[in-house]
Amino acid sequence: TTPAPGAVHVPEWLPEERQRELVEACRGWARGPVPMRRTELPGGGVMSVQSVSLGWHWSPYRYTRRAGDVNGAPVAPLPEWLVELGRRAVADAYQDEAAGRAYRPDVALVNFYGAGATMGMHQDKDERSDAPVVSLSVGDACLFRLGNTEGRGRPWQDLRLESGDLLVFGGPSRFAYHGVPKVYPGTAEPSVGPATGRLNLTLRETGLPG
Ligand code: MD3
Ligand code: FE
Repeated sequence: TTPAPGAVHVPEWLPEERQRELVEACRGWARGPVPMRRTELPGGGVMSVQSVSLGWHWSPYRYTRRAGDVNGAPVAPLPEWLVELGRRAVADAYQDEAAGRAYRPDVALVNFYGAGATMGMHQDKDERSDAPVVSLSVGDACLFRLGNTEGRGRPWQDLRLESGDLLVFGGPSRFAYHGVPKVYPGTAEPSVGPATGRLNLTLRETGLPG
């Protein structure tokens, strides 16, 4: 389905077996070299979501090769199989093999939503590229809010994202405000995991050199 121009939602895109593999991979990345942690914001706040990134380190609001907030630890590389998964996601979502081949993500952000975690309405504008963002959800379902490009307020559309769902945001939706107002605890398929909570993995092109 197409909730907005350039935005494509493909329910149940990732087979359960691949979801399980993604949870296992996230467990590994969460251990380090940059551990999964709540990012501290420059204003003094702390995000309720826990995050770790691959390829580049996201620290608000820029990308670096080392984690300044974690003793300068070098970030783990973005594995080639994730790059390929992102290219397949773009090709499938847009039904356009050339769009998939053109997509070269160089960073993955892994977000974990534990009990009560939410993400406020924001734009992703730290990338110097208008290439699509690919989002994969695993675990508990959530309420995802896709807003407009003008501000945090209405109009917006509410979507329920389930484990295995793919969302691709390109074109006019790439710089839309969006957020996750709620996670529905206990809605995950127990065999997939995580035991509780929601994982979201986004792939992006930073537009930064090598
Ligand atoms: C729409 N993550 O990491 S993914 C983020 O579920 C982020 O963890 C949310 O927003 C999450 O920045 C939402 C879906 C998503 C990601 C990027 C977008 C939607 C987007 C960029 C532009 C428009
Ligand atoms: Fe975002």
